[in-house]
Amino acid sequence: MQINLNGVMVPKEQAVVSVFDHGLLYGDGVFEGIRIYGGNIFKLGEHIDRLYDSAKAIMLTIPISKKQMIDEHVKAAKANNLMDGYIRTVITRGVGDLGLDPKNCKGGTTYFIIADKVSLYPAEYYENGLSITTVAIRRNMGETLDPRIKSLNYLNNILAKIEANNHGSLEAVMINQAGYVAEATGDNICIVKDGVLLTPDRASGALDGITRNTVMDLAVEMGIKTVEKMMTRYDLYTADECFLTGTAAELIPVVKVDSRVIGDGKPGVMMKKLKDAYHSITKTIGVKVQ
Ligand code: PXG
Repeated sequence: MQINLNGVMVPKEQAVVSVFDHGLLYGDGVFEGIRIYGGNIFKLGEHIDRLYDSAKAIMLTIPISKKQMIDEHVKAAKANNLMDGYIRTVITRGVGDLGLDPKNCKGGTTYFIIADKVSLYPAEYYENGLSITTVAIRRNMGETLDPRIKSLNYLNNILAKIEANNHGSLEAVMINQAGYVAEATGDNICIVKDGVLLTPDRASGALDGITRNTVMDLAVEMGIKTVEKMMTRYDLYTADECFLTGTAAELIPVVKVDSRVIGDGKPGVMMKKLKDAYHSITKTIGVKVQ
């Protein structure tokens, strides 16, 4: 396997970064998770836009243009003959010294792009649905670390995941300080109620998910009414359908929230339609590797 490290393709074993890199020392950096379907890097432009927005929010200057960054992604996929899989892009503040001041990172940013396979939730959960649990840890507040920044500091989400695991659940429902539903640890949450597709608004503490937005757009095209609003756990418990969306997980049904059975306890009909629609576009919208 070859890794794109600062624009140079190097063998996996040689793709190493300094222990003085502030991405490692302080979680000072941003990342993206992208999928490639049949040689098409799905919605690469949107991922690159989000990457640059995350970087801007933390005042990290990416040394190459968006167009060059797109080319670097294509290069990484091509070098590994990756037609179906997953691309992980990481940009850090770079090498500094032991002191968190970003001014110490004089050598500029470090970036790397890994093009590899992705591991999903086991297939049975796609067929039968997930059971998810609300956790005590709250989603980061926008005033401390805006959840729309896809930063290298994922401890908030990791702590939520640990708590869910401790409860025997594969995934957590994260709520914000005000008690409204934000998202899962690496996925957005959607519900269906009376034929309407609903998802928490971004201000509730959700990542501006590309899968979420794609699904909402597809729903509109299919004539389904969509609403973004503040949602409580009550909305989840009383939903007809519930599912998670994310680049890695795609669309995955949820059949239980905090031990409440959702709808008839089976993956929802609307979710299945949206999932089919989603898979019908994954090979067309994006940037082709060849
Ligand atoms: N919320 C959070 C906190 C995320 O990190 C999503 C929602 C879904 O967003 P997209 O744009 O992917 O629809 C994410 C994305 C991983 C992994 O390795 C995580 C994500 C994406 C890909 C891989 O766990 N998170």
